[in-house]
Amino acid sequence: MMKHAYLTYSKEVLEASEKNMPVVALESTIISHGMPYPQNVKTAKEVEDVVRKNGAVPATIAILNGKIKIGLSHEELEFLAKSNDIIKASRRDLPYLISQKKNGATTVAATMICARMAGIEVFVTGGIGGVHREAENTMDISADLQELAKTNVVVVCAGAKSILDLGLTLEYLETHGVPVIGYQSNSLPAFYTRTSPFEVNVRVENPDEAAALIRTKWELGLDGGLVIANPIPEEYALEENYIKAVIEKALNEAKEKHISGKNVTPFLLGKVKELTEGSSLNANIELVKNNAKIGAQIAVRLANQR
Ligand code: PSU
Ligand code: MN
Repeated sequence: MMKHAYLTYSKEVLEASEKNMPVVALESTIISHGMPYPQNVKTAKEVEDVVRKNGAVPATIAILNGKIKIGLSHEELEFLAKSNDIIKASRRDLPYLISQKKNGATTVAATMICARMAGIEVFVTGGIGGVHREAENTMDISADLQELAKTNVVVVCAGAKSILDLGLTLEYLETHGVPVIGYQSNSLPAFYTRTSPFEVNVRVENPDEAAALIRTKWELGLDGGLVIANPIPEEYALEENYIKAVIEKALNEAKEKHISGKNVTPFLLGKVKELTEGSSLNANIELVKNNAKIGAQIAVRLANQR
């Protein structure tokens, strides 16, 4: 693994790198801010196990006492899951959290940064941030998209929730040269549903094709990330009109309450959870596990290509 004064590795990750085993990064915002306790810590552990079962080593990433932790112990996962003063950490928050020795749960953007510092190429999560609806007025565009524009990490996700403007999100990614790759899918998945009205740029059928595309991008000197959009398994997908109505309601409430800045996404995610009375939680858990499986398989193929 790459040495860096700010980085601390778990024993499992260090041993993996000595054996040249592929490592898969996992984010911690999903634990601290994305799911309720205790489902969050249970899911975090299960997702790590799915990565292991598929031949790679999991590295959940967070900021603890100002250190970037690459790979967390069960106690550390428990702490992130239970404590309610963990700061949501995106790119702009890292210098503050690290210099002031604080605790932070890393978003997609921050996890990509830390993974890159550690030399990890594959990162698995649920959904990415994106261009928010009415961004033409608010300019609310997730830092995740800028990170994808410049940081060489592949993000395996189930697309993005339609709390966002998925069309504008795709336009933004296109402008910045970020391939959005449908995994056995022509459509951009919308997290809870397998499809959206938007098409992906390219489709791959298996981990080998994905790995070849990723490696080719970087060998061409085209820096930046890629999105592997992997639809939620059919049996766990939610009914489209149902989730659409829920999201509309959440968006209206955010507007009424004048929610802004970094609170927008957590507010909307919390509302969706509340309005679905937890029926969305199971979908969320299953899609992350499904992403972990595909992400680990891609990491294995990427390691073999080296
Ligand atoms: N979307 C989800 N679940 C999540 C997030 C987004 O469906 O947990 C989290 C991720 O950590 C993502 C972050 O990186 O929210 C984006 O926040 P913002 O829009 O403030 O950049
Ligand atoms: Mn935002």
